[in-house]
Amino acid sequence: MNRLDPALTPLYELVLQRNPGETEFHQAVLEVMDSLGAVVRKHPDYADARVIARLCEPERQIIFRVPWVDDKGRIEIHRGFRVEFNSALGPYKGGIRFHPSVLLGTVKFLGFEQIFKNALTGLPIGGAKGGSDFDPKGRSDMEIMRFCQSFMTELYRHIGEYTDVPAGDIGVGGREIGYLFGQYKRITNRYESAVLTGKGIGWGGSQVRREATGYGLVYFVEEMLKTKGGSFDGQRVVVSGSGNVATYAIEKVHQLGGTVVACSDSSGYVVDENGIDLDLLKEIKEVRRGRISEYAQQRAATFVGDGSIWDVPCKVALPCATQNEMDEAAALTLIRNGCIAVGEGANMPVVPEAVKALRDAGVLFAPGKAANAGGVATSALEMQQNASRDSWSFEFTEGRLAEIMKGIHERCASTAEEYDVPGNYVLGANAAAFVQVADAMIAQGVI
Ligand code: NDP
Ligand code: 2IT
Repeated sequence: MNRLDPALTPLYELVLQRNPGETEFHQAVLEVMDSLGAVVRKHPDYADARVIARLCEPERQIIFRVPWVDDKGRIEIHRGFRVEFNSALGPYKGGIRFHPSVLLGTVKFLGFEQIFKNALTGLPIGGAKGGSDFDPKGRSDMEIMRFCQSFMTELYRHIGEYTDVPAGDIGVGGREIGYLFGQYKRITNRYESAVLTGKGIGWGGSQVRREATGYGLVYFVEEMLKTKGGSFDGQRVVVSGSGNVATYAIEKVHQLGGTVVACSDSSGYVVDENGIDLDLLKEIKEVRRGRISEYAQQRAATFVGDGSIWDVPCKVALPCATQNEMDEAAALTLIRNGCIAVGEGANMPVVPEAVKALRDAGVLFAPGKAANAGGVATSALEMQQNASRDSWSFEFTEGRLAEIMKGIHERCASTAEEYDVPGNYVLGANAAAFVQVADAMIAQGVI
């Protein structure tokens, strides 16, 4: 906190006071404010307009009861959230997370990050996030459906193509988006395609949306490696997680000539020196919805049930599971093992002390709000296709994604240079996104 510019300290103190106990939200705000000292010194008008104070207060927060009946006929009660954080640039946009750890502060941190990420895409989308403390693991398809239907029975009144457009996140993929969309359509009697993104390809979904976050991350990191004359070709890579983001990050690394030797889930990690077999991984995770240990039962690979995946030596590390999954000790191990780049596929997976250790050691570091923006960018392309009642080819859509990720890299890199901190993608991302959102907020008046 003593790192903060004195002009920002009272603002951060107010955030702590107003949002007690929401440590992840505090962490996300502090990380952005830490970059904004230089911006407010250059543009004092942002302080006069109290734009940072306004940005830290969500425009709307919705908390609701989600009652449903499980397969045994028991009534279960969960809590649903949607935090509509900022609509300066477009309708609220951001995923929905189903995970037992979800609290209001979790959704607020994710919604806050989303404002800046969405701005970086250059597409007209505001920031939001939603979720529930429901745990989908071990639930039958019909239980998932009944939960999604109950969740949407409240959520529908708050969302819409021009209002708020949810999508997936942890625990919410194509199956859940299908059930959510079906219930929205039934309640409203409208085929409003662009109310949700991540839909199936045959009914309004976009090509490449499933792959977009992982592919986009790898495009971003490839651009970052290029600044030092490098690339993924021939590199040994470790990817944490084995869900949507991790799977397609692994796929793109392999397409670019790298080898991913380890991936994980919440029960442990596997090391496969021959490179992760993606067909097998997809079969276990996407079809069977199984555990990562099953991978080691079917391949010459090692399963490690306790310990850290970051102990596995690699040149490039891509954390793609969840927040705060890489601590300072893990970062120091990566540095010792010769890691040259870390790219955040998850939202805020690297703790601040680890980011500092990596940057001090000269490791290239790509913050999630820039590096994982390919998912939401392709969601915005899905909205664009829905609005024009069109659908684009895989090649065309992937081309747009690649261009967008290059654009984000360029914007972060040039903004970092403008502030005399070349190579500091954290500051570049925060400053570039903030200025865009702040200018829009000021132009739209005190609302
Ligand atoms: P999935 O649910 O598809 O996969 C999540 C993966 O991370 C699983 O392997 C899961 O293991 C693991 N994981 C989740 N929570 C924990 C935890 N608390 N501890 C250890 N492992 C955990 O989610 P996504 O791939 O969609 O999301 C991964 C990350 O990427 C999240 O931070 C998300 O916010 C972010 N993100 C997602 C985008 C998207 O388009 N989906 C876009 C941008 C960012 P297990 O199955 O055992 O729980
Ligand atoms: O964190 C994220 O950017 C997402 N979960 C995707 C959001 C979206 O609206 O596609």
